[in-house]
Amino acid sequence: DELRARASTSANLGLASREPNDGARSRILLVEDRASSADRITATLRDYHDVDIEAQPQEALFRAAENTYELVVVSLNLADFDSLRLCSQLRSLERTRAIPILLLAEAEDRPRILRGLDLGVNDYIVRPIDRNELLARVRTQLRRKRYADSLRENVQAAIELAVVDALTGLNNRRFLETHLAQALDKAAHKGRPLSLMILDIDHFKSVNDTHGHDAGDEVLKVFARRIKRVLRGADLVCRLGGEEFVVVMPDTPLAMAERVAERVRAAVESEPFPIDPKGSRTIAITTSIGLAERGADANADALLRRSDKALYASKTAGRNRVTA
Ligand code: GH3
Ligand code: MG
Ligand code: MG
Ligand code: MG
Repeated sequence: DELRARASTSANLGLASREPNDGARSRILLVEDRASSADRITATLRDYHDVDIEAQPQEALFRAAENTYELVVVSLNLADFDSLRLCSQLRSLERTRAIPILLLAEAEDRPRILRGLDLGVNDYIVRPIDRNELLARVRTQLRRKRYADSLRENVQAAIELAVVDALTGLNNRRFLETHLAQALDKAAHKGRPLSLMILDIDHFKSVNDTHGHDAGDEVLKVFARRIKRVLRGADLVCRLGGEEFVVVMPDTPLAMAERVAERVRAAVESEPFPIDPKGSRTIAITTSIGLAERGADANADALLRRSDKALYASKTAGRNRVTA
């Protein structure tokens, strides 16, 4: 509160002291073995940041890997360890690679500053340390880190969205294509069986025609949930599009897949489907299923074609059945 009061006073006076990171305090690890220097730096930073001091470089590496520091400040003049080696280790560990590094250097130490920058150190500050310069350089690195983090999160979210079907939350056809190719490679490599199931809801067009498109959507959502419940976690359930679904079943020979498919078929038929979110109205639904097992040469397309043929056989034989 005191801090906020001070900040808002400064803001009212129009001072440029809006430090630095939109409210949240950042965690900084200071690697420094000289107490007087560590005290001075901490005194400068502690109004805005939580600073942990570590004098032992190897310990610093562990702490950086185990915690969520947003910046590591490293003295270039540690007594019994090469500071640049620490920087290089911080850059090579997966868990610390993205943490910015700020070097505290002596003015005459240009060759090692340059080596540091070459190793991936983000910035440096030359002693004697100016308080405002230190705050500014720290602020810049924290901003950069947060921007990079948010970019990475956005890219991750976009990738996830691109392979998920918005209506059912199942993976979509795009995901199936990569996953199935990989699963087939793995099965071939290990000499394990793999079966593929294609499901198509029977007379789904009449659900839409009779009860409306929203009712159809509700059926699709419940259908997805219900078949997932019957299957194992290792089985990948995808929505191919429309009212067609595919299940990839690793380590599953055809005979076992038939039993699983029969369980799925029965689970769909046995309980009516709600056609509104409240579940006050329900209708009966059935599904036709086609199965195929990978052959010695089977690629994804061939396997999909064979299970699709089996599905067609289920449809022409009267629907609500399994064909292998
Ligand atoms: P069959 O037993 O031969 O499979 O008959 P069907 O009516 O299920 O087959 P058809 O392929 O003729 O119709 C599929 C229908 O699925 C057509 C389309 O209106 C509907 N559909 C496709 N995608 C969606 C969707 O996202 N939501 C809804 N509500 N309906 C969809
Ligand atoms: Mg269809
Ligand atoms: Mg159809
Ligand atoms: Mg259909």
